[in-house]
Amino acid sequence: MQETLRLFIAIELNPEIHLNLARIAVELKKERNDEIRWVNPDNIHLTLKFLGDTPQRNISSLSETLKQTVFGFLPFEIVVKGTGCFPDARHPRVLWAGVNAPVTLFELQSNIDRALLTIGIPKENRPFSPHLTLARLSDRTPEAVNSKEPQKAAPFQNTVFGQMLVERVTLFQSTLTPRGPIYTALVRLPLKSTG
Ligand code: 2AM
Repeated sequence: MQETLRLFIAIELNPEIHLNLARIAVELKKERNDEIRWVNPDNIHLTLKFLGDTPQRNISSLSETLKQTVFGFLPFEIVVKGTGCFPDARHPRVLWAGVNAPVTLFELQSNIDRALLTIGIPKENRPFSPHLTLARLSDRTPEAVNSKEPQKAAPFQNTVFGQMLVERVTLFQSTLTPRGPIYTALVRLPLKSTG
């Protein structure tokens, strides 16, 4: 049988952002709700592309393509600010922190998507909407329970959780375990250095 790895491409966050997101998770978790799956704050990242199960033998061409694409971009700033829900606050499925970013982030994501198509990885059909997933809510939960989370998060709607210079993109392996996913950085690909 062919060995596959579950992969995704993401931007790692700095310690300040991790710490601030961990703090609001503590606040929001005060009333415990088992139907909400909180992301371990150390695992929070900005996903650029989810690849899913990928044959292990494709990883070197994938890394090479990614390396060349990412190196075409200069570092840029992002600001992590505010909270919100997908698809909307009345039917929350994902609770997220927002990412304010220049057009460069969108170009980086679409160039990665396009470059990976050349090595047979299908393009994303959904428009890219940069966000950091804080929690996932179950669709089995009564709406009255789910709708509490966005309300609790509302005071953080304009909170700045931090900012950082994006200087690299990371190819991650995700290993699913009963205690939650374990993310392992396989390769870190630098943007073009200005120094
Ligand atoms: P999200 O934060 O936007 O939900 C690793 O699993 C990352 O890949 C997740 O953080 C998730 O991003 C993203 N992802 C996208 N599609 C996915 C899918 N079908 N299954 C699991 N993760 C997916």
